[in-house]
Amino acid sequence: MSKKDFVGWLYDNNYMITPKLLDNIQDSFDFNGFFENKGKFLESQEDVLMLTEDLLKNLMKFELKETNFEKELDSNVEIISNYSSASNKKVVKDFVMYFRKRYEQIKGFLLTRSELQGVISLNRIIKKTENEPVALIGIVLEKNETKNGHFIITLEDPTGRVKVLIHKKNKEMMEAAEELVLDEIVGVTGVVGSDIVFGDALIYPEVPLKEFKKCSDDVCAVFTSDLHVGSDMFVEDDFKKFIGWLNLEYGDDDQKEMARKVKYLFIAGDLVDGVGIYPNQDKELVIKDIVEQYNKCAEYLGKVRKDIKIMICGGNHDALRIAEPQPVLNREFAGSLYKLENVYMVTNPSVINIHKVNGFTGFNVLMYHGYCFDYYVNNVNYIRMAGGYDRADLLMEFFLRKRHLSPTHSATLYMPDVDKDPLVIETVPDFFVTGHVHHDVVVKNYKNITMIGAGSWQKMTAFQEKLGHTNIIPSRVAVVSLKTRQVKVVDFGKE
Ligand code: D5M
Ligand code: FE
Ligand code: ZN
Repeated sequence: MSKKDFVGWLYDNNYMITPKLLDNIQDSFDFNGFFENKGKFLESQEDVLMLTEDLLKNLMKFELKETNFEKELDSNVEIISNYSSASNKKVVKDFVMYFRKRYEQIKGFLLTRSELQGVISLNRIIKKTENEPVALIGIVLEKNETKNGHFIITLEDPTGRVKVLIHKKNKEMMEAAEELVLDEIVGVTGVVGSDIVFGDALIYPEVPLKEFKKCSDDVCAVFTSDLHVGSDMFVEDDFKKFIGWLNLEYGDDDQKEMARKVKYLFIAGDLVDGVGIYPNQDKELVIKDIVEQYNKCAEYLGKVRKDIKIMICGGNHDALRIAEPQPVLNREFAGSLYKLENVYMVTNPSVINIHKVNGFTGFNVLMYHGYCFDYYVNNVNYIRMAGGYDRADLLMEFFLRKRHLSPTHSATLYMPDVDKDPLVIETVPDFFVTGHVHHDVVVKNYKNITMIGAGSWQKMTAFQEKLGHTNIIPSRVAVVSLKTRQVKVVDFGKE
C-alpha cells in the first residue's frame, strides 16, 4: 500500500488527516505492516487519534502541539426573518396599509414604556381640560423650528392630529428632538394647552438592554461587505489574502489560530459592482457582464473552507430591484453562488440565528446593506456634524432607537407588499451589521448589541471621489469571538 492509498482509505472511512501530518509521513513507512497491525481496529475518531499519535511517535520528529485533532466544533445557521415577496404590484391602498401596520408594530414597543401608560388617541385630546397631563403616540408629520428656537411637531394617528411644542429650555427634549425625523413613530408626554400640547418628553421606541450573550465554544464570526467584484477598483490581491487567511494559508501563527476558529462569514451586500449603476460606470469595470461578475465572485467564495457558513444579502449594486426589502440574489445572474453548498442567501434586511448548538440559544444577527444611509447622513444634522459616513455607529444607533431601518418615507424606495413592515426592527439582535459606506470598519456596543459597520473591498472610485468620499479604507474585516465577544479588526491591505 502506498501513501496515496493510505489517504484514500482514510477518506473512504470518513477519517481526516491534516496535510501537515501527511507531509510528515515518510514514503518509506511500512503502510502494509501498519494496516496488518492497526488498521483493522480503526473504528472511531479516538482510534484515529491513537493511530496518528502512534504514527508520529514511530515515524518522525514532530511537535505534537502543532497537530490539530480537536473535535470538530458544531455550527448552525437558521434564518429567522427573511422577507418573501408575494407581489410586485403596489397600489396606494397598500401604502396606507403599510403605514398602519408600521404604526401598530411600533406602538406595541412604545406601550411597554412606563411613561406611556394611559396613552390616549389623538381625537380624545379635545375632551381634556387645559393643563391636564397626557401621553400620546403618533407618526411625525411635520417638524418645524420657530423663530424663537423652539420646535413644533405635528403628530398623526389613525384618529387625528395634534401639534406639540418643544420648548427650547427643555434641554433633554430639545436634544431628543434633534434626531426626530419625518414619518417616524414616537411617544410624547406633556400637558394640554389650547390647540397644542406642551411637551415634557419625547419617547423613542428604543431597544431594551440586551443580555450580553457568550457561547462556550471557541468560535468566531467574520463580518464584511461590499466586494464590488468586476470593478477596476476591486482589491483582488487583498481579497485573495483574506480568503487565504480563512483557509489557514496566510498570516502568522496567531492569525491562523484566529482563522481556524471562524465558522461564520457575513457579507452585507454589493457582492459585485453591477452594470449601469451610475453614469459612465462601464469605464471602471474590468468585468462588464453581470453573470461573469457573479461567476468571479463565486470563484473566490468557492475557495473558502466548507465548514465556514457564508451568509449573503444583496445591496444597491447587486442585480436586484433597488426597493427595500430586497429579495435574495437573483438565481439567473448569481447562479454560480447558489451552487456553493455553504452559502445561505438572505434578504436585505434579514435576521439570521447562528450557533444554536448543544442547548445554546444562538446569536441573532441583523444584516442590512444600508443604502438609505445616504439620506440620513445628509438630513440628520448631528450625524453629519459628528463625521457622517465615518460614523456608521451613530447611524445604527439611530435606527435601533427608532426600531426601524428607514423611518422616513422618502429615504428609500420600499415595497409595501407584505402583511407587516419588514423594515421594522422587531427582533432585538445580538449583532447588527451594515455595509454600504466603504469607510473604515466601525465597531461599537449599544445596549449590548455589537454594531458593526463592515468595510469594503473597493478602492475609491472616480465617482466616489466626485461625491466627496475621500476617506475610503478597503480590505479590513471585523472578526468577533463568540466566546468572549471581543472584536478584532484585521487588515489585509498592508504591504
Ligand atoms: O456606495 C459607496 C459609497 O458611495 C458610499 O459611501 C455611499 C456613496 N454613494 C453612492 N451613491 C451615492 C449617492 N447617490 N449620493 C451620495 N453618496 C453616494 P455604493 O453603494 O457602493 O456605490
Ligand atoms: Fe458598496
Ligand atoms: Zn452600497
